[in-house]
Amino acid sequence: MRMVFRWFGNGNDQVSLNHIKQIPGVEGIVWSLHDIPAGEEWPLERIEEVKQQADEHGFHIDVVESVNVHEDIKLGLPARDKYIENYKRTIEKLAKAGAKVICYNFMPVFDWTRTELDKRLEDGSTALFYEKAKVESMDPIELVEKIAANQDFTMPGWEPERLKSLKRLFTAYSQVTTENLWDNLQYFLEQIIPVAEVNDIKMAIHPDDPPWPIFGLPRLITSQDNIRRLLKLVDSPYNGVTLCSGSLGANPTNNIPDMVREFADRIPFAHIRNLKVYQNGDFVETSHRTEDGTVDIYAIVKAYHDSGFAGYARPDHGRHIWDEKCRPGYGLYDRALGIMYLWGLWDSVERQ
Ligand code: CS2
Ligand code: MN
Repeated sequence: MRMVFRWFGNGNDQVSLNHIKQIPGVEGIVWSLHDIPAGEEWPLERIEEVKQQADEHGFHIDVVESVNVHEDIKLGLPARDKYIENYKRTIEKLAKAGAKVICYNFMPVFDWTRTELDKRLEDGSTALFYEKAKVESMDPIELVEKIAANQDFTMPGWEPERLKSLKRLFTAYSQVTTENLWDNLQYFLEQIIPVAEVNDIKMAIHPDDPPWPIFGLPRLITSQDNIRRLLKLVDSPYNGVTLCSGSLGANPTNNIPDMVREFADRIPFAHIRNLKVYQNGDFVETSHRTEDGTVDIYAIVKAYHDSGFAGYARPDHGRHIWDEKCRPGYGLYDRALGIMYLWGLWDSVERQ
């Protein structure tokens, strides 16, 4: 297990590389060029700038999260070919700078969705929360605007330009069925994976969060069966998955340790975190500890270990603790605690 830590970049993250350096066992940063709109080709100089910053702290930049997929690709519109060409050029440049894994997602319109970004937990910390009834009853545009308005940070997946075009996107997606979306994903992968292969970069799709359709939009990467289907769309080791226990774990019928064992050689990147799912379908993000949530983190880490997992892993999200002012889900402290829990599990399984 090669531990990495998400970093949003100089001036865009309250966490510094100096601080990340002090978390035991972190070897690289998980990064992106967050200001470049989906669909555009990434400039090599910008990639090299991040590489240089990472180098100065002894970190690698092997894992990119994300290179976002333009909505026209997901919608299957004619303009997709242009955006796919740009995506290929970005893969080539990332390879030149030494990147090894690209995490991306194929969720229509929204990336992850929550109804509250600072839900108070019993211990006084706050965390991301999803209230099912609210999502099912509220107008998506109203909900999203309300949440984004209360934020100091631009959150990935919730960029202002994306929010501005919500109405247009909803109309466009009203024509797209789940099967259409699978076809559009296949079209994308058939073009991208050969380029990834030549450049030795593994593509790793992130599961949908939450793992079910919301606001009437189709969603694909939600279950073990669907991940199996995804891997067969293009049957190459370069077509892989970012197995996110937090996203998949919101549906308690998902057996994540089983997925780890089945897909082990197609998981270049693991997101490992816990959450608590309630009877009514609401869920809240918790500490990483198995006992604190409904996802069996011990069993997941053991499954990775048993499978000889040598890929990258990150603690994904954390709670906001010790009065830290931070990006929602991306404080330093709880993610660092999460890493120590993951290492503790890993080391003890290793010694057994
Ligand atoms: C998620 C996503 O894992 C996460 O933190 O909240 O924002 C994820 O980065 C994207 O879906 C990957 O494309
Ligand atoms: Mn994740």
